[in-house]
Amino acid sequence: MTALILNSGLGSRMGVLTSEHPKCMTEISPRETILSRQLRMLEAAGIRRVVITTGYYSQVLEDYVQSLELPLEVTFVRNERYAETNYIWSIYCARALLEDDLVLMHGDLVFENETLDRVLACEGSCMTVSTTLPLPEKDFKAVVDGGVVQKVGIEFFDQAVAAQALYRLKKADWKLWLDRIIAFCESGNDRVYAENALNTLDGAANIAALDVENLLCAEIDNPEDLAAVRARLKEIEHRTVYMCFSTDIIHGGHLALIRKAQKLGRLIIGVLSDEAVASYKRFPLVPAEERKVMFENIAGVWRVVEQKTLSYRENLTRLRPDYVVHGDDWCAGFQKPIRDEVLAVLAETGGRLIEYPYAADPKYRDIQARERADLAMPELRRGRLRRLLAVKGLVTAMEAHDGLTGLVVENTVVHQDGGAHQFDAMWVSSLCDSTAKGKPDIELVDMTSRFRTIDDIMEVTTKPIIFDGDTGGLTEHFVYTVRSLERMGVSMVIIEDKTGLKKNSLFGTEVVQTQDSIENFSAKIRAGKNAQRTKDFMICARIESLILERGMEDALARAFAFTEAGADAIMIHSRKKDPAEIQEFLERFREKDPATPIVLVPTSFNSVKEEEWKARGANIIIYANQLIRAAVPAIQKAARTILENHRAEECDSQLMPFQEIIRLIPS
Ligand code: SPV
Ligand code: MG
Repeated sequence: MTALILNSGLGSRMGVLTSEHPKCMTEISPRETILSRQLRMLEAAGIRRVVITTGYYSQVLEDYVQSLELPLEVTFVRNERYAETNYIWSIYCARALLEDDLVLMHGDLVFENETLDRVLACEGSCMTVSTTLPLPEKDFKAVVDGGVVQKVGIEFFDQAVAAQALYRLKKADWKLWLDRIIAFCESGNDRVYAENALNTLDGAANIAALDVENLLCAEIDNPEDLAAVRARLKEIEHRTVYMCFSTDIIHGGHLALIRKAQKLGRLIIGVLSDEAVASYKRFPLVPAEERKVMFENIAGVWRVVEQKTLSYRENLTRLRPDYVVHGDDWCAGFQKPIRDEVLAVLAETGGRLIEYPYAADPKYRDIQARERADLAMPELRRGRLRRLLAVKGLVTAMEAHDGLTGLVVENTVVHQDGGAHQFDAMWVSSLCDSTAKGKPDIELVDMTSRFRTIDDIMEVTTKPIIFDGDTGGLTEHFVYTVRSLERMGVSMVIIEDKTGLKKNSLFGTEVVQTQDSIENFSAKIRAGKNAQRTKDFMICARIESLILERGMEDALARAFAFTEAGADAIMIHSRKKDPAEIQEFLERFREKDPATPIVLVPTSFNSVKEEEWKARGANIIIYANQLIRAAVPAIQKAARTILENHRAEECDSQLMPFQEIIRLIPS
């Protein structure tokens, strides 16, 4: 597409303002002239070829355009007869350069980005009009019929609307008009507007009237016009635009959206907090503080703020932006309630939502897939539990005992109240790992096999892993376990203060179980902490005093001793339905130690919600066995149904459809 800017005229109504240069060089803001603004906007819109007709002070104008050093291919066409002709003759002089689709504008026209965007977005040919502005006395008006411009001139008042000489012209339509211009000029009719030639076509050029309503699109004829335009531009410059980003990698798609948003005003970027990002997609690779710096360093970003929640309400009410910009991918799906709220808030604050088509470019999807793959790498996965604890205060973990349950924990999301809930981490339980292998939970499944389970889970997931290390075994063995787990990218091992043949805690005192001494167990923790190589890895001491009915004082004494020995976290366990003893432990432990994370496994005491545990000072909630307990009755039922019916048909309704199971795992 070529842009044609008509700049031959004298601009005599501008008085002294045009005594030394053509009108288009009049300053409209501290940094811009009419022409520099037009050229920059055309360049930003992706137009490279520009034809400028000149006449009055042509050399000054040409030198000026060169001095702007814009990446444009500008051709100047001099109208030597500028004093005696109108711009119809300038177009005639330039005709050989105008065979392409065209954006045609007068050189004294000032418009805002959205005006130009709308013009360029027109499918066919168009001319800008305004149905909201009053009909001007002396300036252009357009007679419109059925949305198509029939006549343009200053003399039409009936069925006319205010019009501006900003056109987008398709090649074929423009050819019709240009032929008439040529005919006019070659018959000596060169002192009229080019629109006089257009009017002879009676609408056949098929130029749609594009109503830009109150958007800025105004010509500057005299000092009053100039003052009004300057005031409008100031107001436009002070407009603010808000966009929120959760990404930690900025790719071309994001930059393209940012460029569009910048055209609307001063761009404020909201960087979604780590907690909010983690709550609805995956844990960010780059922390919010660093993401803020990334955006601050993008040219043209005016301010960067944090957006603490998925909801925009707080930031929109505080910042009151004129526009919010977003991709149109949130019109449906789980983000819809967030969008609805944005619309409601903007209705209160008087702002507007602008949505651009979402570009699901495979190139960008690949980048996202690579980001995900990075999250699975041991170095990145291991430290994420500590970061989640710091960011969220309370972390939830669900048991996984193989790749399939790992995928369920990784991918299950519940959208609720405009938010998204998912598990933060995975628990590789000794009970479930043993049960899945048909073995009792007595440290019979050896470490090699347990590591194999971790590996299966890790291969298909990215969330941090908490490993149930049973008693940790002999201290001499435990140090190797720590290093292996750390190397694999596991985030935390929990070891329980029992010794000898370990049985599952939920048996309580029904079976013989021996608690280790504080001294021995502290030594094991110390040895483990000395063995680890990174700062990320965590060793959690699990206290069995309440399970073994040794009392609260014993539990607390152990908790403080094990923390002293270097434990990064304390797990307190109970097999009572009543949460009272856990609540008491939390209260008394927190009186002395506000910081060490506390881990709970509320299998028996399951009535308390996560929010309440958080308020009471707990930090990790482990759902230790629910997935395997859900699976066993379901598979038993299917097995029984087949046995009862001597065929599988009756059991089909209990099953996941065959088509779904073969597609469950992406290949
Ligand atoms: C496990 O899941 O293996 C545990 C928790 O250790 S519990 O079964 O409650 O002892
Ligand atoms: Mg266990």
